[in-house]
Amino acid sequence: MPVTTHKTFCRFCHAYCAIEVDVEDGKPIAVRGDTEDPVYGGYTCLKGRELPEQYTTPARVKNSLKRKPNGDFDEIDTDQAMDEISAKIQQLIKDHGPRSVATYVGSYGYQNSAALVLPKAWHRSIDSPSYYTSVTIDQPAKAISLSRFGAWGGGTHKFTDADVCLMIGNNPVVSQFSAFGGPPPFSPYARIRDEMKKGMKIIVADPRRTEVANRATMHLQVNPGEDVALLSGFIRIILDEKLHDEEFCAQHLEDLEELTRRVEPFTPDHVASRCGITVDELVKAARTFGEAKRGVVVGGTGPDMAPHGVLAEHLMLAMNAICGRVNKVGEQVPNPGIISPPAPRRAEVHAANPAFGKGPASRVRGLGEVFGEMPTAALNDEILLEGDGQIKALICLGGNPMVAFPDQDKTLEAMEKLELLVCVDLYKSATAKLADYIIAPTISLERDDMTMLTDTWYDVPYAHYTKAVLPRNPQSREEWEIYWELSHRSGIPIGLPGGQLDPEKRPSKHDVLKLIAPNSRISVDEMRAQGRGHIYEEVDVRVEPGSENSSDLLQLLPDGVAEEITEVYNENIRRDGKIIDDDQEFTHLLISRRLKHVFNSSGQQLTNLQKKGTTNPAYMNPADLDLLGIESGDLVEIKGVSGMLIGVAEAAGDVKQGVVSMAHAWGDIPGNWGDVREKGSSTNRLIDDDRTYDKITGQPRMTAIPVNLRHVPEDAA
Ligand SMILES: Nc1nc2c(c(=O)[nH]1)N[C@H]1C(S)=C(S)[C@@H](COP(=O)(O)OP(=O)(O)OC[C@H]3O[C@@H](n4cnc5c(=O)[nH]c(N)nc54)[C@H](O)[C@@H]3O)O[C@H]1N2
Ligand SMILES: Nc1nc2c(c(=O)[nH]1)N[C@H]1C(S)=C(S)[C@@H](COP(=O)(O)OP(=O)(O)OC[C@H]3O[C@@H](n4cnc5c(=O)[nH]c(N)nc54)[C@H](O)[C@@H]3O)O[C@H]1N2
Ligand code: SF4
Ligand SMILES: [Mo]
Repeated sequence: MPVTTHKTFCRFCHAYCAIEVDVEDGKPIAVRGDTEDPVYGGYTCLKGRELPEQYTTPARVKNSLKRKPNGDFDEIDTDQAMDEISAKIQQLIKDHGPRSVATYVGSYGYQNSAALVLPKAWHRSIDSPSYYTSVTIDQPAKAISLSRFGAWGGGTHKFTDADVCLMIGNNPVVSQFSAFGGPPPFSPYARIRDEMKKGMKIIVADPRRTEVANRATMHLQVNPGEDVALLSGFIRIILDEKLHDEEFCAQHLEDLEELTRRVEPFTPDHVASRCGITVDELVKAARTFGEAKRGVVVGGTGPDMAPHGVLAEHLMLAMNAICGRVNKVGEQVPNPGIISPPAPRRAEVHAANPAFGKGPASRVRGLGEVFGEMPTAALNDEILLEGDGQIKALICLGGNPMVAFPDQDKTLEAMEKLELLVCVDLYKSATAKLADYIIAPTISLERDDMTMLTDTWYDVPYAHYTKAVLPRNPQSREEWEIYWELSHRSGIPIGLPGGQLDPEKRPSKHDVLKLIAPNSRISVDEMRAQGRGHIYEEVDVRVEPGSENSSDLLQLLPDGVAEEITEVYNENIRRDGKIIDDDQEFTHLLISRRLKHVFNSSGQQLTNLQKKGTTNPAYMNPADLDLLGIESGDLVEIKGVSGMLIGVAEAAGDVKQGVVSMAHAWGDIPGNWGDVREKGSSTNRLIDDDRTYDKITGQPRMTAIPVNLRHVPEDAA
């Protein structure tokens, strides 16, 4: 058979690199970066190049599976499985109400351009609020803080034309992710290098000398969990030295005086000592940021997963605004979005409209909806807590709660308690092993998709619509399609922005994408006709003057913020050289990180990626290992207030002393530990969901977790 070559984009992660795939006999045999793509220019990473093995690996779930009472699985025809699932769901809705049926969309829901909208719309169609996604255990702080701060209609400065970019706990060289305003997702290393050559200064605040810190102008090797102090210190210096944009502040900010008073106690000495850096470093970083003409401060998971994550994001918004880092009248908006509907950009404030505190309430911890979703950190309790509203069925789309949710033992109890667990998963993951049904997903190369998620992450008006490259496995279903199947069987239509999906007639992916984005700036058909990634040069959006009667202001101190700043000032987790948590003493803080060769728990199954490591090492400074009498490769017990795990120690000079740096989403179901060097272990064993959580988002402390370490003999493990 001849080899054919197809242009498409990789969906192993959210970076969506443009690739070429060689196909022979209906199978992908090679993946290369598409050097003709105007944005990606041929970039790929080691994960994307393993798409051929992802297709052929015997570990892949190719046929849907049904669990037998003994825990093994039998193959089942997917239509039959969907009949049974639908019947059970309809029965549960009849007996317990629609709230008893829940969805959790994990990271592979985000890789399918229809898999966020459809499930949410289905939940609306049956009036069930039980819709959860991984965002609420990730960086919900971003949307929440923006919603109560207000937004600048003209948009804020972006990495592209900034003179300075301050990255707090964000490592895009490995994660390919930066928050809105940071480097775009593709080849961030090359982008950072090129921009720095043109004069951009990069400042990184991270307890680890990361891959991005290594390339930066300045690295502040901060203590974990102190980002609110750091940002308060920055803001204090900027205001004190009058580096702020006085005109913008006077016209568009509310409460600058009171904020100035609140950050007053955060003197350079106080902040530097809390953060474990020098006063000189702190002041130099603040000045470098404040003195630049254009710039942006962005945060990654580091600050957002630490306690006070919402406040940290708020202070980043405040710092950008105080320095007037916004597009002003006449300036071009580099990428207004191609799939997003067109809207005028005006030099005025869009009033704050808090995306919480309304809608249905959670039954636990006084939590409620967070931007129209329920908080994932409370999902286990909603399953376990008996009574009205109890969740009885969970559809898990491309997610792996057993290794990703806080409190692994509780997660196991919850998954086992469910009357119905359906996983749409490429592998028999830790969670899928517990499922009643595993539905074989249609994998990326078998699907049409468009760059929906990254639409506004680019710094140019770029979009890519790809048609399926491979014929579809007829037993598979797309993540969104599960919901059409349910709608088809119940007769209740799903409403989308462009109209209803007909429950009678199976829609094509293209039909669905058109209904999801009926008002896109460039039509879905036009994007498809391009057949590859394309920069729409004709899109030229300029900031227009604000309307005369607009008087809304950006909110520096929405409800509770002033008090929380003071609370952080008075908090001190360190006493006499020890870290205190729940009245117990600890020596180290465990922080979260990403590894280049896996995407959370995905990729751990593929042989070439396994060559890069089959465990999630506990990276520590060599001096700390010496003090503890531990060597690289030794097993260590890592114990916090809420749990314990065994890890494999690994010396890493880039990690600050007093810190343990570990990736999440490794390991297996409790009891099924196996060899930690072959499976890794799950850091969610150290996370509690009911003691250290954010009051708005419910997100628990997922980094900067106090722990003690101890060498464990091989035989004891
Ligand atoms: N301790 C700790 N916990 C964390 C974090 C942390 O830093 N520390 N990070 C949090 C964050 S940021 C996130 S986003 C969550 C991630 O949480 P999840 O999304 O729940 O976890 P993943 O491991 O990404 O799960 C992805 C699942 O999709 C499956 N999969 C792979 N390919 C496909 C496919 O093509 N289709 C389908 N349908 N499935 C596929 C994989 O086998 C896997 O089971 O974890 C959170 N949990
Ligand atoms: N290769 C790969 N790419 C991924 C993933 C993956 O698993 N592998 N996961 C994807 C997911 S789900 C997400 S959400 C994104 C996340 O994208 P990023 O947020 O860029 O994730 P990380 O690379 O973990 O970078 C977070 C940094 O925060 C630092 N940090 C930890 N705690 C603190 C703290 O308290 N304060 C400060 N200042 N820094 C701290 C860590 O040392 C780390 O360098 O990455 C995505 N991309
Ligand atoms: S960074 Fe790697 S995994 Fe992510 S889209 Fe690009 S090639 Fe695929
Ligand atoms: Mo994430």
